[in-house]
Amino acid sequence: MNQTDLHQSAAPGFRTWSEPLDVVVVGAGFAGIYMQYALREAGFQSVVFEAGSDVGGTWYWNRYPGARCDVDSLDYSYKFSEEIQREWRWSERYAAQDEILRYFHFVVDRLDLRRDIQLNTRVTASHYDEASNLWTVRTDTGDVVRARFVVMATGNLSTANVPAIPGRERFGGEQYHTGNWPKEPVSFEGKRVAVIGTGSSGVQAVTEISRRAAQLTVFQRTANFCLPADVPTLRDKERQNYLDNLEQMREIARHSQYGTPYSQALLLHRPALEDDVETRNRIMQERWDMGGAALVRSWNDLLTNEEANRPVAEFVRAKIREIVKDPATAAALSPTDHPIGTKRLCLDTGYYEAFNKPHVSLVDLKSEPIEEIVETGVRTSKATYAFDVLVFATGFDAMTGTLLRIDFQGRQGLRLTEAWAAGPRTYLGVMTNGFPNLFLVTGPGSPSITGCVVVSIEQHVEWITDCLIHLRNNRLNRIEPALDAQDAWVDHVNALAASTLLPKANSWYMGANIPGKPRVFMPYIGGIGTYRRECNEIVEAGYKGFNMSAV
Ligand code: NA7
Repeated sequence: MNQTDLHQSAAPGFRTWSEPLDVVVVGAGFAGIYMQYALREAGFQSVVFEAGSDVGGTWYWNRYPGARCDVDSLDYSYKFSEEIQREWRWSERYAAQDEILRYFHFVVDRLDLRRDIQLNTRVTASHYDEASNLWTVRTDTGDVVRARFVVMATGNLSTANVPAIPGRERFGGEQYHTGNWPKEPVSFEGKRVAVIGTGSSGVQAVTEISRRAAQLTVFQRTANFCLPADVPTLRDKERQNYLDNLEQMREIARHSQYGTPYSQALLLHRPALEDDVETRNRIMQERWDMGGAALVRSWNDLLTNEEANRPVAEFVRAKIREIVKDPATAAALSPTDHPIGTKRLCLDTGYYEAFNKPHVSLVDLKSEPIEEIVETGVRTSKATYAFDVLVFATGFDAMTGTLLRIDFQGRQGLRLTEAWAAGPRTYLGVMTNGFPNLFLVTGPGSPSITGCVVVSIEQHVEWITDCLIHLRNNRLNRIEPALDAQDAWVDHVNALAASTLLPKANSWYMGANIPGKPRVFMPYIGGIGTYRRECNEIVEAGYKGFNMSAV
């Protein structure tokens, strides 16, 4: 490719490069790091822009107290490199945020990737020029870089949702968002703390903050199902067993429903009501005791049949009543408005128990909505609560938020915000019509966060790399999905979702947590293994549904 200008980066210490580049990668989390490595190995010229001051993506930003992965560490790690998998030693079954960040440092050093990653640099715009077949990428540090391809590795949960509650700017104390937590330590000792939001982040933060704060008030809009996480230290024997069967473990993960061998082994290949009540109760108790998501990785109709789902949801509600001593609090904490598994499940390490502490209380926003934030705290329809610290655990503008905040302009100036006005439209979740040479890692329309996302990321990175090599080998430099192929894919993704109970919940999968966002079930729910097969078939059929050309 044409090497013309020498680009001098705004960031000190970062290397310069010749333009136009083959690829600009955006984001240095799990996706961007592997993408950059794969591109370098394949001989492409590429750089990574990362908004944070360090690598790690979601694990860089989400450093709130109690932040922890809820997928087994041995599965939630790169599988593309045997050396990395053998050399790194996870200490716990579900790794805490700081350990995952150390893992990132280990990986980028081991692969010598730091010189290719420009930190503290947020991509603000990316415009495609048809005549030159190049993207011009702009950043908030003043970089203007032309590249043949752009790969968005910006994650599914990377734009924090700060609700527009009136008066937030008037609050006189400290305020934080779990998805944008400061690097400096935050002290809760002796303080009155509010946590707003009870998704995975809220559940983890509440559990940890309840151990430190003088007073903790939890503002809950929707009760969530939480299952016990059980976080044992990983023993050498377990680690060794995994390593001894590494190739087999990888293969199971890649072709499984949820991307982990553990989940795959737990699946019961029969409908729930085929078992009698006694058998079901025994299985549910065993799986509750196992910890993790075992309870819902069970009968094959849990997410398609409300009759099958109801007893499992009731089993968890009974557990909440058993754990939480105050019956009114237990009732408020018990989800009744969605089937279990249709919103992202939370794994907890003492969340329900925290409400038995005298200094922890729950405010149910269904009966007492927040009206405003005042200088001293939070005013609901019934009372004013005073706080020193407000923690927003209010989630993300998931899956599309980060992409739509960048000024993307494709063919004929088409804006991504226009193309996706009624919800995201992609082919395979990897490209979108009207935006040639723009790739999305785990974009909407792919399994992404419906299973172990690292497995989905690796599949996309490898798919994209193979596609770029295919173009290069065939002297092609332009690829775009055909509109009819994309329409058929969107219909397929929607039909899969409609055959399940998942669209019944007001979840972030549906865009329901963001006021005004189109209600569309965004991920592909057919399973990681099935999706992989479908992607492979499309490649084997000569990249069916993609238009490729030389410009
Ligand atoms: P989630 O799962 O989206 O949870 C956000 C929580 O904040 C949830 O309880 C929301 O209630 C609540 N929320 C959102 N907006 C408001 C307002 N305006 N007022 C009160 N409460 C509000 O985000 P997390 O960060 O916990 O987890 C995201 C993912 O990270 C998780 O699924 C894992 O994959 C890891 P709602 O349920 O919308 O009624």
